[in-house]
Amino acid sequence: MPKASAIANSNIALVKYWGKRDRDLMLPHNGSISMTLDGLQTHTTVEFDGKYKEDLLAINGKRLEKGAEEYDEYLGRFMGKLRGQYGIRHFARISSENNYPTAAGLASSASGMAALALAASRAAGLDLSKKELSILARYGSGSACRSVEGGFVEWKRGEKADGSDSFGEQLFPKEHWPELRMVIAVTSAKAKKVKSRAGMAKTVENCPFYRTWAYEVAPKDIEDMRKAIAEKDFTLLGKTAELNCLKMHATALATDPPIIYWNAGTVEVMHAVMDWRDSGLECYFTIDGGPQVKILCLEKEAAEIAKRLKSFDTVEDIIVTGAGDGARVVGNHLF
Ligand code: 2P0
Repeated sequence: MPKASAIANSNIALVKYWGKRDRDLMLPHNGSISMTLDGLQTHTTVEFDGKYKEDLLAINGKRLEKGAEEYDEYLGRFMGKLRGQYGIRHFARISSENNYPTAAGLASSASGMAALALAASRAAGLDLSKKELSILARYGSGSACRSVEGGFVEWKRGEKADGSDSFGEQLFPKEHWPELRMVIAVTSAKAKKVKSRAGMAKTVENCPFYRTWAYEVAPKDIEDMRKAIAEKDFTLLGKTAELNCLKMHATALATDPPIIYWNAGTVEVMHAVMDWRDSGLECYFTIDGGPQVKILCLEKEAAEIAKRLKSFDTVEDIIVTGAGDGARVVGNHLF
């Protein structure tokens, strides 16, 4: 059968997804809003063929075997859903390359599973709608359903038990706000100890104020964020994103046993961002399930922020990005 390849960009949530109401269908307790990032991407090639006796997976040239978490928990679940839903009989060879650190809080599962959903569906001869693709990507990783689309994307919580109303929809394309920037301070490129999937599951179980987060905080922040993006109100966007991130981390910190994704560099950069803002350089931070700090700013401030970050011993790398495109099919195959 023919191969197919796709590229998908990572996305960073401005209002975070944290916690599932259905772990099998990957349905969230709360909706989220993200920006698909320009340039941080996964390129994936898939081939289904009767000659394969099991699914073969390589990420960044490294073969992953059954028993590895990425194989069982991520790929296995995804392929099981894909085969079940679309009646595919064959196993597949899958090769995937990330052009940025994997599993370190830069949403590699989002770009990875969105690229896989598009490449695998095309390799199987399917031509899915954006909605169908987003739902398929969601089975692989929740945040991946937002990387199918470019620009600014909302993943609605949905109400239906079958998850058919829980997928990523574009609010605005990237051209809506070309001046918006994200300056990423990489404070450790090592894979994190507690993956988001495990961290959020523990939080749902053991954080005493989880429901306040999911059913009071997030819905209000979603409304503010929609308005901030629609009106290109940077102050409202930054304030809402920063506080939403802190409220998400507050739930993780207050979980038993506690989940702390920050390192010393993370906290140092958080304080610096607040100090810079107080002195007139308008910027805000957001942090995901890892130690990297993503600083939101406008284009005119991005170079100055990147320059200041260079003087931090704790910052290993700096990536400047903005809103990018959604997942797309490409002609160049990895094997
Ligand atoms: C987000 N994160 O909205 C939130 C904020 C991390 C912090 O989605 O279990 O890899 O695969 O659905 O999507 C990261 O968690 O978790 C994430 P699964 P995922 O971007």
